[in-house]
Amino acid sequence: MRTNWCGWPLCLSEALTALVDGRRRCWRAPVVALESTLITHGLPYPENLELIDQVQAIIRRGGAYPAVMVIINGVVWVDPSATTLKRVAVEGARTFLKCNRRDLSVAVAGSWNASLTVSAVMEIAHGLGIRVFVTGGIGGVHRDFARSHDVSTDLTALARIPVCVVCAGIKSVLDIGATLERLETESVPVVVVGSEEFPAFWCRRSGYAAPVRLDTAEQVATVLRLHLHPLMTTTHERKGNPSGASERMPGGMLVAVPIPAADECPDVEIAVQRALSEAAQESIRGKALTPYLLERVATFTQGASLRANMALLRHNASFGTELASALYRIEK
Ligand code: PSU
Ligand code: MN
Repeated sequence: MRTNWCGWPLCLSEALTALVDGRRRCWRAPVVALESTLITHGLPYPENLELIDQVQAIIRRGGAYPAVMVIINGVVWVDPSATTLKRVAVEGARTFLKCNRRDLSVAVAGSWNASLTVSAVMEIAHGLGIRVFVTGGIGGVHRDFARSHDVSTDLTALARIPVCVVCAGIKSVLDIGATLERLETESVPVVVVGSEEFPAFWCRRSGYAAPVRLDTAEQVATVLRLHLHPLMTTTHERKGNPSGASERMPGGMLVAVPIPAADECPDVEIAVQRALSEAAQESIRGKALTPYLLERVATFTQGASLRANMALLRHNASFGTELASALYRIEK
């Protein structure tokens, strides 16, 4: 379906179009958003295609609908066909530019082929009323931020856009402590599932305490529901308060699911140190930095980081599906 539902030119798949309840302006089933930068810039072919197929299958098996988002010729495709997705995976960064939230208007105006990062998907997902979004890792504050000022726009998107991002924590290529501080400053709830410690993507432990620990998808869904609609104010109550002062503007929420112990990548820190010093030597900066670091770490760990990356994404997909389903039940 061609639409500009949320202000952007969109093409929704038939499967998703059939789920739109136009009258109540909501979905008839739980929907889980997925990004495409991890396909084009985060993982090599053919692992990227294998993984996105597996992730979509996990979501469908759990009774939800996956919504991968990618820009083709300046149009945002939501849940593209298998043929399109294969092209995205095969051509990767050769064809698809990395598009974050600030690039959306440029990408549409310039008829780009582009993959969407976490911040861009949060914006589109919010416009479509999708509240749960599964990825691997989010961007954050880079270790040398005092000099480079490199802070991912994923953090400002989390501060402003009411979408819940399910990830496996933050990679140790970033400054995990500074990223957690920034999320607190921006009033973004950060929940860790089943652990007292915030996870570091390839490993369960980061040395930083979990701001909040919850153990089940139902508990997370209850918090998410309250975060999005505190006190569930009725129209009647709002009318009694003409200033509208009680209406808050919730931002996003971050849910970190630690990688299963059996899938952790050992000795990743040595590889991270090597990757960071190479990036500094070669003056890799800006948008190119995160993909560069991921690729170097995969090489230095002989693919162990890649296998961990794939395992944690499958794990996040199953938790994200439970969360989207639990939220759907609460709201029905
Ligand atoms: N973290 C990963 N894999 C990824 C990314 C982050 O483990 O592929 C991608 C996501 O799309 C994220 C983006 O939104 O990198 C952040 O990029 P930057 O650091 O340039 O903001
Ligand atoms: Mn950056």
